[in-house]
Amino acid sequence: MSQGPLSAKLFAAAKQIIPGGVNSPVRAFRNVGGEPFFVRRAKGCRIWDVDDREMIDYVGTWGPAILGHAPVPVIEAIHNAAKEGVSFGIPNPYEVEMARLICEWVPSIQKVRMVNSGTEATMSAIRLARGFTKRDRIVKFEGCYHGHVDSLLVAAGSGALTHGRPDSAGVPSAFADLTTILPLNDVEALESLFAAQGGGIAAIIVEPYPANAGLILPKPGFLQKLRDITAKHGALLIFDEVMTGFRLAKGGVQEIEKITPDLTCLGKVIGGGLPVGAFGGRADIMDILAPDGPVYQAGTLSGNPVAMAAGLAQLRELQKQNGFARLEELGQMMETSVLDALKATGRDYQWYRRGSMFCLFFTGKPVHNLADAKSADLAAFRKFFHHCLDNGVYFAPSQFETGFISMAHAKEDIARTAEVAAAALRAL
Ligand code: KE4
Repeated sequence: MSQGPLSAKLFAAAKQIIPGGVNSPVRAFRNVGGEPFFVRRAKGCRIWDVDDREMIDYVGTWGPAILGHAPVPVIEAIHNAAKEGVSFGIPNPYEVEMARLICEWVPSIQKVRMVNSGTEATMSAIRLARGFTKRDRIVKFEGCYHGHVDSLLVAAGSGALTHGRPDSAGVPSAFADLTTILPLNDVEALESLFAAQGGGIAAIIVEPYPANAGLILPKPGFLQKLRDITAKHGALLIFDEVMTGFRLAKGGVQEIEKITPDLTCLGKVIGGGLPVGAFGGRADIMDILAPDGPVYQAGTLSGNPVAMAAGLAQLRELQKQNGFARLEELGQMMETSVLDALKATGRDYQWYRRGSMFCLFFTGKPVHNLADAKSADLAAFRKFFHHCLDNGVYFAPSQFETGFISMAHAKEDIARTAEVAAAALRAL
């Protein structure tokens, strides 16, 4: 579906006054070619562009729309909260309710601080880890994306990877020098790093199920290895669950894998679509944050009442609908149809899924790290993406992203998607 006339007009105007015409690079369709459409409205699992073309949406605003778009409980909560005032800069009851829910759902979080994005959550967690350990070095993994934090924009995933510039300009080498990058799933590299520099490492930060280079799952035992080696060397383990938190299980990947990190970063689902992030963990670590301790962190809109109300409504509705079980069912439906389509078309592409998160790598090679992911045939992916878009199915506009199923996707939507995807695979 080439861009509609109204989208084209809007994009031409946007490019004059917004860098690249977008407020976030991955929206610019650079990995798939063509130009983005503009959305007029979204409801359930569907979106409509300004040229009134309807699509089944598997981006779900990059994760937050776990109930689907504009779910009634969330809209009502926003309306009721907003009527009482949209921001105070003074503590409000919703903040305590949200903190209580997070600590209950994610037991490793004994104390939590709200922020306004996933980036703020990881940036604050890194500073906190350095302040707590009095060490400077941070370890991350190739292809993992933790937001556009200076010290983490090295070998990053998501939009940085999509644009082939995983190391951003503007990051002083002094910052990047304090970040060590390891290949995912490489225990040997991990062990030799800690043997050489363990005493100077403040923390490992990891997406426990890396989903910003496509979905690349940890090999069995890898997460436990991270837990053991950080504990042994007095470094902290930070789980960046901005994408997986409240998406894959009530307690996130740490519940599924039974691993207890020292700190956890959250975002996306937690805000019901409004700008919310959070970081939390062991009370002894969180207690050194200002105003009690020496690590400064702050935010005008942190704990915003309307955003808190939206997030609380979303999380409570998800629990009420037994959401994680339903999302698993829908994920299995999607999986069966994709695997059938691959078999029918003789494609040896690599399919990965956990719950409602999925990725199809256009490569015949199993994907265990960024190098494997980069072996994908981007031309084939591009063709597949546009074929699906032209037939009303919107997948993430990059091979290096993950797809999301929501509670609003019905069996019929999954069936229609399978039909379109099979035809797109046949047409390659
Ligand atoms: P935000 O600052 O974009 O709210 O969160 C940053 C972030 C941190 N950690 C993880 C694991 C993340 O996935 C993200 C953001 N994810 C991307 C999608 N892959 C955001 C999309 C975008 O940049 O527009």
